[in-house]
Parts: sequence; structure tokens; C-alpha cells
Amino acid sequence: MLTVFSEQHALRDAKTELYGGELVPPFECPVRAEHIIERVRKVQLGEIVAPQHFAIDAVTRVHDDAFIRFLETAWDEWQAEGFKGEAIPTCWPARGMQQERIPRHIEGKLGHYAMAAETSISNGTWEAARASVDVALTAQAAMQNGAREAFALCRPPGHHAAGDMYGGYCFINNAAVASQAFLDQGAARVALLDVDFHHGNGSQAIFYDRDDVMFVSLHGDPNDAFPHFLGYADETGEGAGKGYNHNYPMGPGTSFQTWGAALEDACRKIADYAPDALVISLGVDTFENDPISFFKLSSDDFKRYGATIAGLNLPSLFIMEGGYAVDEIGINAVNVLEGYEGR
Ligand code: OKP
Ligand code: ZN
Repeated sequence: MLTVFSEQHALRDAKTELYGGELVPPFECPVRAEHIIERVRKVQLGEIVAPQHFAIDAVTRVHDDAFIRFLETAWDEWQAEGFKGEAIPTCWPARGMQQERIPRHIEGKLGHYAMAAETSISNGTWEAARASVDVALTAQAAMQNGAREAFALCRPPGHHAAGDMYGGYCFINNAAVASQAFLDQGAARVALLDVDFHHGNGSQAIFYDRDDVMFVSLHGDPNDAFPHFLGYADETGEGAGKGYNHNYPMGPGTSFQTWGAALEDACRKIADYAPDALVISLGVDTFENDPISFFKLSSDDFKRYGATIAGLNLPSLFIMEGGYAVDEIGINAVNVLEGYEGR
């Protein structure tokens, strides 16, 4: 299958992540994408192309304009204040405080737009996030032009980013933007299947009140795992979207037996929905040795479930999300794609 990849991912190279009360080198780091593209080359998955550049309009179909302007200018505004470190929010509109007013000061804006504090905004973050969504849109365009499947090797990831929120290493929701692009180009229904270890709170929020994108997610139980405040099984959609959101939260130590059964149930729901396209938020942090996650999938399991996804027999756009066991990330991600291809 076709892979879309941009060297510009490397512009996202923050020095700090707030983790366990310390500022550590980020888990979401450039070498992740390098290992994945190396593996794509090694197994000769197919052609690799650089992205075309898309107008911002495709992005603002699912993101708020002022939020996008904030992402574009946040680093400059932070630097203009003379701060020495990277941009990290420290104050939020918590319960009982003003939710709608957007403060003038950059520290207020960070608190308004951030859903978590681990994700520092750094020099080059905006440029990399922009290239990442171009990767997703280029892969989507290839499918619109007839490709049956494609791999968007996006970095930074996107599924925690909502219409007006960033965090969880995500800035622009690549999978949501690509899903909306399919609709805008004529699809009646799109299914968005999120197999990253973490719940895709951003994707869920963007499509929660709509019936034209069904969101289906397998993830660590929010009682135990990030993003903690969304991803429960009783979140089933609202308004026109009622019945078009399906969450499969699973607990610590979940094996492939349990996870694979959840995937088969999820695939039945997707098949019943009969979408024109399938977008897969592909995170491989479900791996047994992932440093920040708690599922127990083996490298072989990734091949197996790639074949399950292929069984849906739908045009399939794979969008790279998480995975932090960097030595195995290439094997695990590409195993899904090889499994899908029946290799
Ligand atoms: C991004 B993606 C673990 C803290 C986790 C953020 C995780 C973001 C994951 N103790 N902090 O979904 O892979
Ligand atoms: Zn994740």
C-alpha cells in the first residue's frame, strides 16, 4: 500500500514533557517516525510519497478558527513573554470559573485551549502539526483518486485534539480532518475506528452529535488511564449522533484474547453501519512493552488484527497515532498493515 510521509515531522522535537512531577524527554519523539518509515522500506510495503500542501480550510472544517490561530502563534507569544522553558499551561478554567472567555495573556490562552499539561508547545510544533495533517489529507486524496487503502505516517499524532483543544501529544486531529474530507468529497458515512491504547477523546467530541461519522474506540479504561475524563462505555452519542459512538474500555493487563474479541464486536458494528470509508486511528501503544500503557498485545497480534480489519472489505485509511516502545514501533505498526494485506 501507499505510504505518505513528511520529513517535517522532525520539527516537533520538544525538550520537555511533564511526567511524574519531572520534566523528561518526551515519549512522543522524532525517532518514532524514523523507525516506522525504516520498516516500511525494509518490508517493501509500497510506494512512499511526500505530502502535498493543503489550504487550512480542510482543517477548520473540524477545528475552531481561533484555536488554529492560537496554535500558530502560541510559541511566539510565549517567547515574547521572556519565559525560558517550553510553553506549559499551569492554570485552567476549573469548576465554577469562566469557561467561555478567552484571556488575552498567553498563560490564560494555554489554560483555555489545553486538555492536559504534559504536552509542551515548542519551536516548530505548529509547522510539524501542519505537515502531519497534510500527510493525512494527501493519503485521503490518493484514496479519493482510486487507491483502496493508504498509510498516513502522521507525526505528531492527533486523536486527543478536539475542535478547540490540544494535549496528549496532539494538536490537529488528523483522523477527524481526513474523515471530514471523505464526507466533503461525497461519502455519506465514514467509520472512525480508534485502536490506539488511549481513548480518542478529541475524535469522539468532534463527531459526538453526528450520525455521518461513527466513532468506535478500544482503549484503556478511563478509570485507570489517560485521558481519564472521557471514554466510558455509556457514552453513546447525543442528538442525531445517538447510537453512533461506541467505546470499549478495558482494564490493566488486557490480553489479545479479550482485546481481539472487542475488535470483532466493533467490526460487526462498523459492518452494520455500512460506511463508504474506514479511517483507522492506528496507535501501537497496546504493545506489551509500551512504557506508558497497560495492554498485553504481542508483535504477532498486530498482524492478526490487521487481517481482522481487512475482513471488513472497506476502503481503509490508516492514520498513525501513538506507540512509545520505540525499538519495536516500526515492526508493530507495519505488522498491522502487512496483516491487512494478507502478507
Ligand atoms: C497520546 B496517544 C501516563 C501519562 C500519559 C499522556 C499520554 C498521551 C498519549 N502516566 N500522558 O494517545 O498515544
Ligand atoms: Zn495512545
